[in-house]
Parts: sequence; structure tokens; C-alpha cells
Amino acid sequence: MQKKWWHQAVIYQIYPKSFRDTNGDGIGDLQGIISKLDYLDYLGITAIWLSPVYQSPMDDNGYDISDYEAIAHEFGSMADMEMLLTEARRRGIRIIMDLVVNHTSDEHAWFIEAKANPSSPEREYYIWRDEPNALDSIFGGSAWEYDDASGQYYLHFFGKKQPDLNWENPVLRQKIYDMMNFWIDKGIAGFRMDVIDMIGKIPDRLIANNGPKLHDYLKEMHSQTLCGKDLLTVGETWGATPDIAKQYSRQENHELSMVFQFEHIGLQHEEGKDKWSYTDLDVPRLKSILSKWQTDLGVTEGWNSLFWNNHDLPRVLSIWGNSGVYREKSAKALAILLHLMRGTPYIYQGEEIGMTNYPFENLDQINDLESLHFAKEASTKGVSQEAILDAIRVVGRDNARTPMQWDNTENAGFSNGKPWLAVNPNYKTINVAKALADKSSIFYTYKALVNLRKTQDWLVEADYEILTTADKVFAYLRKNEEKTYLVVVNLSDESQSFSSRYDMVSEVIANRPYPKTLKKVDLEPWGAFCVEVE
Ligand code: TEU
Ligand code: CA
Repeated sequence: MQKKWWHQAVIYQIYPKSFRDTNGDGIGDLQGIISKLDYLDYLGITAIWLSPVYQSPMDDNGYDISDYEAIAHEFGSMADMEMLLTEARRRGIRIIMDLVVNHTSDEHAWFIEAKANPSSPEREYYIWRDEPNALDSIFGGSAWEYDDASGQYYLHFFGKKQPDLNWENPVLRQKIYDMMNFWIDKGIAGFRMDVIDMIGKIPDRLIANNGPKLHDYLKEMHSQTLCGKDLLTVGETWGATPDIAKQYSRQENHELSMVFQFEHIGLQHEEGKDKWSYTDLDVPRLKSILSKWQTDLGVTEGWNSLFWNNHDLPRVLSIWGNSGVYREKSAKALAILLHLMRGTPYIYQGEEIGMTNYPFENLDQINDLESLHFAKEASTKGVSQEAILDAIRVVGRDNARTPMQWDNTENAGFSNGKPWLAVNPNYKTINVAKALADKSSIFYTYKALVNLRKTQDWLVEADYEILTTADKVFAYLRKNEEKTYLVVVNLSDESQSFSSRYDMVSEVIANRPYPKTLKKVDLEPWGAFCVEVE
């Protein structure tokens, strides 16, 4: 394996709309991000994954792009974007852009032309059929929308305002590569690729993900844009198995640096059902899934990404940790567990201070397209309002999207105006200012983990081995030729015990006092530690 900068990187995801508002319109902006670069620098992160900041009608908060080479006016201007790149570079922070090329907005000039003029070349950039088939939109309902003017249907795997692009069209593909090069030339450090495993779709055969030409397209994209540039690319691939992930991320394949796999996230809901059928965490299954990914990808065959959160997922503390009495303890435990595995860790804004889900009480508080579609469909099927709200409170996407909590002043220091989405009422106790002032806060555990990632080679190279323990204890070894490290985490609200044959050599990180012996350790709820052993 050729060592790359992103093997020792930690990436911080920013959802711009909710990070920091500087002009009082209640919407986060690029100047807001610039104003917080010193904070991110202090945390120590290597790069920022910026959720979309391109021009957009914001039906899906920027995942519906109407101009790939312009900045959304809500967020600022191209000059602000250039300033962000410069200011970030000055602090050694790289910027990774979100690349949303499975679909555009219906307000993109291509789609406007395609609709207005069925004989235009742009018509072929999208997918039109005389009759709809059985394909469903991921947000609910049919994936086909009727267009009166031409009497044809267009495909949209997401919202109606997100028509799917036709990757079979070589002219369209070239336009996308040119656009990517426009951003690469501006000095960005890579791309997070939105639902990239859908670009090889074959609608007529009901194939959405992992279509037959997907990897050909990615290789072509690589040769036209990424080749020789040392950029980080991470694909969002809901359908990836370890074998598929190797195909994307094996270096000789010249496709992507890594992918986000979601197999562990699947444990948030009942097997075979949709995300709204939320369920309690099955710790033994979490152990086996994460361990499988650790061992199967190895170092030479592929590369993992490591994450608990993103802008589509509930706050991990609320779903798998403990957002009450053990909030601090469980946040640190989950962080230690994940960040000492092999792969590139991602931190989602607010995770580093232990932000939690929002106590939504009615649908007027919801902005998310997916949640609103679900509420509509579920109530037609007779599901009660209470059950709908329960599901949204547990897994709805707006939980991750409430404004970042900076301090205990009005609106959590996010904005002087009315925030576009309500601030979590717990901002007086959970905020950055408070976390920074307390050396034992969650923030400093994250800061220490980020620093370990940058300085400890074993985190990249050492092999992984799971240990047999009590069901709710997750313990693993990282071993290289010289050294062995032991990570032990109690993933429960109850005390657990852990025993091993190891002796402790030195301390690495913990959310509790280090044990005196490893022969038998009494682990309090959410206790976690890592030590070097022999
Ligand atoms: O998400 C892809 C996707 O499949 C999600 O819709 C996911 O299934 C769901 O959100 C889980 O709750 C990406 C983006 O991350 C998401 O924000 C966009 O809405 C979507 O693509 C369309 O661009
Ligand atoms: Ca603003």
C-alpha cells in the first residue's frame, strides 16, 4: 500500500446551513465557517467535508444543485469560497467538496432546457420514458414524475425536484468531469461523492445501485479528473459489501480512496424494514459487522472510513449512546471505540461536544424532505401522529441538522436572527464554550483521538483482532510486529466485567481511571480505555 495523507487524517463534516450564521438571516454561511476555522484547527482535524454549497433551490438543502460552478447566495459568493480555501490552507486544513452527480435540481439549466425542448441534447442528460415502471423513490412514492408538456415521465430516485442524470450519455459525463476539474483547479483536496453507487443505474431492468457500468464510469472519472492529484475521494455507497468496497478502494483499481459503508447503520432499524422501524442496538451484531469490515478490507486490499454520524443520521448518543446521565461517558466511549480502528475517521459537526437529537413535538418543526414524505405516507396508511413523531424523533434527519451549539447566549451563538431550524433546547448545557472550558469534556477526548491518529503509525498499519467478551463489552487488539494495543469499551448502562491474560505496558486514552491489572477489570457503565499491552 502506498501511504497517503488521508491514512492519518481525521475529517470533519460541516453542514453549512447549520454551522454558523454571520449576517443574521438565520442560515449558516461561508463566512461563518471561516470564523470558526481556529476552533477546528484547535481540534486538530486534517480536512473539512463541506456538504453542498452550490447554487440550489434548497429543496433538499443543497443536494439539489442548479449550478455546479456557482455558490448558493444564502451561503455567500465565489469570493467567500476562495477565501475559505485560502484561510483553511493557512491553517493546514484541506477542503473536500460534496459531489452530487447522480441528479441535479429541476432548476438546473440542463433540466430546464431538457423539459422545454425534447429534441435538445440536454434531453438525453436525463432519463425519460413513455410509461413508468415499478421503481420507487427513496423518499417514497413512484420514482417517475409525469411531464405534461412532452407526455413523458422523468426518473427521480430522490425528490421530484431532483431528476436523475443519465450517465450513459458521454457528453454529460464529460461535462461533469470538466466541472470536477474546475473545482480541483481551485485547490480543493477531494470529493465526497453523493450516492455514487447509483450512477450505473439501468432503470429498465429495475437496477438502481451497483449497476454493471458503475466501475467503468469511476475509472473513466479517475483518469479524467483525479489521476496523479493526491486527492481524497469517498463514495457514499449504501449497498457496499466488503468485496464491493475493495473494488472501489484498492489502489491499483484507480477508482476511489474509500467508501462509506452503512452496514452497521442498518442496525438502527429492524432487518428487512425501512429506516422508520427503529430498534434497539444489538451489540453482538455491531461487534461482528464492524469486525468483519476491519478484517476483510485489510491494508493492501482496501481502506475503511469510520463514522457514527452524518447529516442524514440521528445523533449517535441518542440512538446508541446515553443522552442522559451517561452522556459524557458514552460519547467518549463511542469515540474511543471507533477512532482506534483502522480507517479514516469522520466527525460530524457537534459530535465532538456530544450534541443530541431534538425533542420534536409537531410536524411544523420539521424541514427534512424525507421525514415529511414519510409523515404523509404513514398518515395515509393510518399510522398515528404520535407514532410518526416518535419515529422522527429517533431517526429523522433533522436531528443532525439543528444549529451548532456554540455558547449559552440566545440561539446558542449560531445566529442573531431566527434560525432556519430550531436550536436544541439543551444548548445551555451542551455548547462549545462550555466544552472548551472543561479539560475533561468530550471535546478533549476527540482532540486527543485526532492527535493520536496523526502521530501513531500503528493506527494505520496494525492488524485488528476482536476478543471474546461479555455481550455488551466490545474489546479488540491492534497488533503490529513490535507492539500490541488493547481497546476495551462497555457499551451499556450496566456494569460489566472484562478479563484477559495481558499485562499493561503504557496508557493511551481512557474515559476512566486506568485499571491496575487487566486480569479482571470491573467496568462501570460506558467505561472505555486503550492501553499498550504485552
Ligand atoms: O443520501 C442518500 C440516501 O440514500 C439518503 O437518502 C438516505 O437513504 C437517507 O437519507 C437516510 O436517512 C444522500 C445525501 O446524503 C442526502 O442528504 C440526500 O438527500 C440524498 O443523497 C439525495 O442527494
Ligand atoms: Ca447567513
